[in-house]
Amino acid sequence: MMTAAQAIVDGLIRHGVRQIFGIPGVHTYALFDALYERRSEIKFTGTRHEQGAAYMAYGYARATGEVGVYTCVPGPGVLNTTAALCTAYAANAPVLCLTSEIPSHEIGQGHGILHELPDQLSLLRGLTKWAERIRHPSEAPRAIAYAMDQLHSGRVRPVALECPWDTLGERAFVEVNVPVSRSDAPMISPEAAQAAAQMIGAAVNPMIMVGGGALGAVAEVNELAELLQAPVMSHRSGRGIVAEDSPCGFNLAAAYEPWASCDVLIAIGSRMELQFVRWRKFPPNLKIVRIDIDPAEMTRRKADIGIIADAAPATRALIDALKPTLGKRPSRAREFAEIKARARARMETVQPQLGFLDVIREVLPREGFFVEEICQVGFTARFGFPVLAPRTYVTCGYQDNLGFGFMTALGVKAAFPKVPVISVNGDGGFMFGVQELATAVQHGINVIAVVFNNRSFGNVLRDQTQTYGGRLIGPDLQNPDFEALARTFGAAGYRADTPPALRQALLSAMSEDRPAVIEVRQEPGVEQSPWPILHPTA
Ligand SMILES: Cc1ncc(C[n+]2csc(CCOP(=O)(O)OP(=O)(O)O)c2C)c(N)n1
Ligand SMILES: [Mg+2]
Repeated sequence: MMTAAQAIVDGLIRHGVRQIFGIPGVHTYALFDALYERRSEIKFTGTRHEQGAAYMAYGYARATGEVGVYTCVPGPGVLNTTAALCTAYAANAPVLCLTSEIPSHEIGQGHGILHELPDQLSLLRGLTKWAERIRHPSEAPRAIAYAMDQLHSGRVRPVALECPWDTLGERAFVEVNVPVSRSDAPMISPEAAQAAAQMIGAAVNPMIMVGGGALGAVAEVNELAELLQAPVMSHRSGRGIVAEDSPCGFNLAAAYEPWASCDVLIAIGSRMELQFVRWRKFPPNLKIVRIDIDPAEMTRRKADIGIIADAAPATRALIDALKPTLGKRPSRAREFAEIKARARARMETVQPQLGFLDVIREVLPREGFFVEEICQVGFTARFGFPVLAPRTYVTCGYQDNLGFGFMTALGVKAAFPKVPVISVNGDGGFMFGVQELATAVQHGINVIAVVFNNRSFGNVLRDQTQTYGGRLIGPDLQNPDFEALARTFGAAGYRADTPPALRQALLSAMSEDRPAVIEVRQEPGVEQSPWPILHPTA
């Protein structure tokens, strides 16, 4: 005999969940009481706004590849988390939203009950891969097991579960030992693998594009690249699968040069946004081989050969088919180093951002995490910050939602307390989640946040200046003193306006090992635009 809440918490623990972020409320008291009972097995971290909890679950999931869980009250609580949910959807992150509902007999009646939404479940379904309601305690173990299957199989994306206020506290006989199923990955067609290997083997300038879908195939991608002596590029999520300081690891600026003569593109777990949306220029006679677990992707951007499969076994199948015929290719390391040096010269102009990024790379260990933002330094980082290990470049995927960074970084740090985590922010974006400085201090989540304060929504300022003849509306920002602000929260506060000063502040912040904010003041509009490199054909 147990409550639905107890069964839910038991299910989470059985499936390996050890951390949950959130904010309690009357609808979820039973759930929190069940979390209290099992507090030695699952850690709860309270936040100051539901969006903070959801972004932390997102950061936790992205950094670990494991399920990130948050809980919130229904209605406004759920709505407060939707920007983070759409980010998790955009970046294929396994996030579980666990929420409640108005009392079960009131759902759909329209009486106007506390936290009522017209149709919360439909809303959640529109934002996730799968969402369901737990209607009785006995349903909870299977619902959790099914949610976990969705979070681990096929194209990974967030899921949501809601359990009404009264049901959470209802007691019933519950069979907790339910069978755990895992949906199988699609089988690899041997014909497709053979045909792909033939096409790739005949290519003179093959290139490999990796996205977040290739994060489970790090060894295979590196082996394939080595075998083919092919550049491996990534836009955001796949960065670091091949270290960008190794010969075959290319950032997007460097990859643009060999792209002009690429004859076969091997896209692994990638939507190819870089090629189709950013570059928009295709080498003549290009052939495309795609590996993707999501069959729908093959209809969105058609490939000459599409392999619907998990990235690791499919890449392995290509290696196995190629190896016997290919032999050892001569190293292209010298040629690649020259291409990268030319790219670096082009990137060098994007100042002062690149100078600051160089310093961050210098002090951050290879395995340290860098969390980007929608700001001048964050945009520049997409090519200007070398990524040396998979998952360490934490991005918001295609959403580019301002403000996600600092809160996401806290989730990364909660998962890896001993690894340095640096979050770069604009003054605009940082204020979207500034309240979570309190969470960082209270729970000892020692993220270092660098805030580039140009007293403006810098990107908007540039666009309105250049494209709208200086008719400025909305970009000016009046800010607090960020160094002092950090201190009032109990965090360390620093001021560092130049790259050498930033180096010093970062080293101090890392040795202090407590939450820190480093303010970097810049005059509005001084940043060189990173967009010509991000959008070379625009
Ligand atoms: C949720 C959301 N709201 C608005 C925007 C539009 N937007 C993109 S960049 C930007 C300005 C960012 O300013 P700041 O964080 O100070 O960085 P800066 O460009 O000044 O470096 C805005 C408002 C967005 N991308 N996402
Ligand atoms: Mg700004």
